Amino acid sequence: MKIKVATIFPEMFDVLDVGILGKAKQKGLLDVEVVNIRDYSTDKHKKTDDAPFGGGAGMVMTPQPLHDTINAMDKDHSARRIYLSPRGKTLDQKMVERLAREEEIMLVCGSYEGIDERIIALDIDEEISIGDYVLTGGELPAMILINAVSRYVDGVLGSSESTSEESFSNGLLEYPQYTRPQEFEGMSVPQVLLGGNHKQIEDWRLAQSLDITRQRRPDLYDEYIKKTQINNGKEK
Ligand code: 4HQ
Repeated sequence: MKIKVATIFPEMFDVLDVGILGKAKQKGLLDVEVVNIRDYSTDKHKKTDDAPFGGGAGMVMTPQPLHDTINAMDKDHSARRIYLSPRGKTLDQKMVERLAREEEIMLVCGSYEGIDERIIALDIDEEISIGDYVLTGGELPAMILINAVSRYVDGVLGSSESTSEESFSNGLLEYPQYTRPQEFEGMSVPQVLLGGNHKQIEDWRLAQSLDITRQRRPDLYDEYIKKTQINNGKEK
């Protein structure tokens, strides 16, 4: 998958060279191209921001460097162009799976009070938020999106880490996990997990997932119950 990033802080994206994503980049499964918006500024001081018309706090990113960066990186508009912003629809696993099916995405990162609205109108396909809180820039949201989407790219995860048996793959929260030692600080691993009865283990895990989801995320629980009732109705 090809991921293009436009930012005034390109060095922040060096963290993508660490861990599972770093491996995926080395293998060529993931191609992340980061471009510095400042390099496209025609201003004599390479400025990328200015005071807002109408007054008010902070600075706004000017249209020229952004417009030229975006259209140099994606001349034919073959990429799905995304602006990270609290105004966007909140990222969830369904959106992650949809974006993972794109061949090419471009992430535009704004800083300060944001970018000139005309760039959103001219150059952006979709605004996405990572949650209802305010950050200093779109770089961390872009990296969160890259991380979540990359997990769906073929070959990035090993078979033992696959996306098919985790939180949200069935719409429920994950059941509790245990590993060695069998006894730690006086606490034992649940007996059922030690028995090797796979049907019993599967039933226990589903019951745990349902309990935890009902307690912590009643919204997801209600959605799951609705979905399973519909599926039982049409002989699934
Ligand atoms: N910002 N989800 C302000 C965010 C954000 C979020 C990015 C801060 C855009 C201009 N982005 N800049 N939350 O808080 O995506």
